[in-house]
Amino acid sequence: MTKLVLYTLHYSPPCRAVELTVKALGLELEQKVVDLLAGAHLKPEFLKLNPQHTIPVLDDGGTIITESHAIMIYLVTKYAKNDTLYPKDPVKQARVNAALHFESGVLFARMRFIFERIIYFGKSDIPEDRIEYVQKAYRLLEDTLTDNFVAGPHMTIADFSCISTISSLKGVVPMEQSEYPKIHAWIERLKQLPYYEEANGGGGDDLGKFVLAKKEENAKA
Ligand SMILES: N[C@@H](CCC(=O)N[C@@H](CS)C(=O)NCC(=O)O)C(=O)O
Repeated sequence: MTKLVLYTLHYSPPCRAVELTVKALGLELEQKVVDLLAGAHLKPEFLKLNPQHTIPVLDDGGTIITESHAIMIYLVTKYAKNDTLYPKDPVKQARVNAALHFESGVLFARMRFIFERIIYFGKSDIPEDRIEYVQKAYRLLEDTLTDNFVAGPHMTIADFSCISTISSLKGVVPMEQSEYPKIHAWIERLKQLPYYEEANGGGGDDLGKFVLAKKEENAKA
């Protein structure tokens, strides 16, 4: 098997989603850190890999795959011993795809709208409507969790994708256990994974803390 290389940053939720997938599959990976704050993703050599200048990017023996959801599907399809993380059955797969798109189009998009305002635009306030949009997203996730995992009774890559964002977002927009008991139970379930802490635990908390610290710093500037 060729060596897998992941262009990544531990702060980044989609990178952590891929790291969870890699660990779940028991794959070895070389990590190349892309320092977004230093603009490493805008350098010509990185733009050659991904003209959309986002991380994560996977290099599998010269085959370049961009975008976390596409990377996770690729890794499971190519390397998994069974299809539980991304089922081949069209109905089950459609449920996973729906949850992946929910992460991309709702959770991550709404998180980004707050986090980038603070990190890149130097703001120290979070407008009420942006907070409400996140709370609505929490409600949608809570109502989606009719089973143990986001796409049914078994853990899939959609759980990795959603937890990577939720674990950072909840540090900035509080998520009360009494209001969202199913989300809290789901988070606890995923935390039991032996590789959770290394792949998502620290990074998830750290990004939330980084955004809050930056918010304070911006307020003083
Ligand atoms: N849908 C993409 C989102 C990737 C993304 O936006 N990554 C951020 C870091 S969390 C990034 O690279 N931002 C730099 C940029 O957009 O220029 C995925 O899941 O891979």
